[in-house]
Amino acid sequence: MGQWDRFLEPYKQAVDELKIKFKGMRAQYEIENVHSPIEFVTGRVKPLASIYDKCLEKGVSFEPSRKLAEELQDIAGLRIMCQFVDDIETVVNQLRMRNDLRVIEEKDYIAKNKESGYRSYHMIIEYPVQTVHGEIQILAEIQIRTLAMNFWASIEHSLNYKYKGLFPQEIQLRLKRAAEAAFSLDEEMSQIRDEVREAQKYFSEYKETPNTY
Ligand code: 0O2
Repeated sequence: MGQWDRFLEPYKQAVDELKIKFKGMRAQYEIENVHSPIEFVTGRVKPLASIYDKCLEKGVSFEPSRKLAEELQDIAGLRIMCQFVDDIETVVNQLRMRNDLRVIEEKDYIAKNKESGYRSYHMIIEYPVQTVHGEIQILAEIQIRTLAMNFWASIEHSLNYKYKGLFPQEIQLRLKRAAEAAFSLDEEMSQIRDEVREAQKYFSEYKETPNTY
């Protein structure tokens, strides 16, 4: 087994475990028959080629080391997709309360989006992985976003790959506009949901009123 395989193994384990745990949260909401703030969960270990690029960017030597584990906080990456913007806060609060991980940093790119138009809530966590040599703490990044934010980010990400980060100005502008359109869609959907909730409340109250005729 190569040095990199050995180094990356606990990250793979953490991603697999966290995916199961977050999917479990969704299952619990479903059993309780309440709206799940989690729509779906994905996870990945950063590919070696991306680790290499990040090392160049950050000026860290490309070798499996403690320094690299400290500098690259997203070698283990999880994504939690939500239907509504409000759900993001619910998920963030749930994660803050958990005893099996420790939140060490939060970045709110929803209140203040990135220059590109990117929106998402990021949490850097410390997660204990049990190995045959004992427990080790590893860092993982959890990105929490709506389906619309995810749609925008995945398309921008693939375009970014094609243009190697150097978008023509016209495309950059269009992407920013598309990010705003995605956010308007989120806002519109939240309003529709609130109105549906109000209507449901009204109808359930109305149904409970004894018929006086
Ligand atoms: P990939 O391929 O998704 O792994 P960092 O560079 O991570 O050390 P920084 O800048 O503080 O430091 O990280 P940030 O911006 O909080 O989070 C980086 C990750 O967020 C990225 O990882 C992306 O997944 C996502 N992200 C941030 N900005 C954008 C953006 O403008 N567009 C898209 N599509 N995603 C973004 P990687 O490693 O860059 O890429």
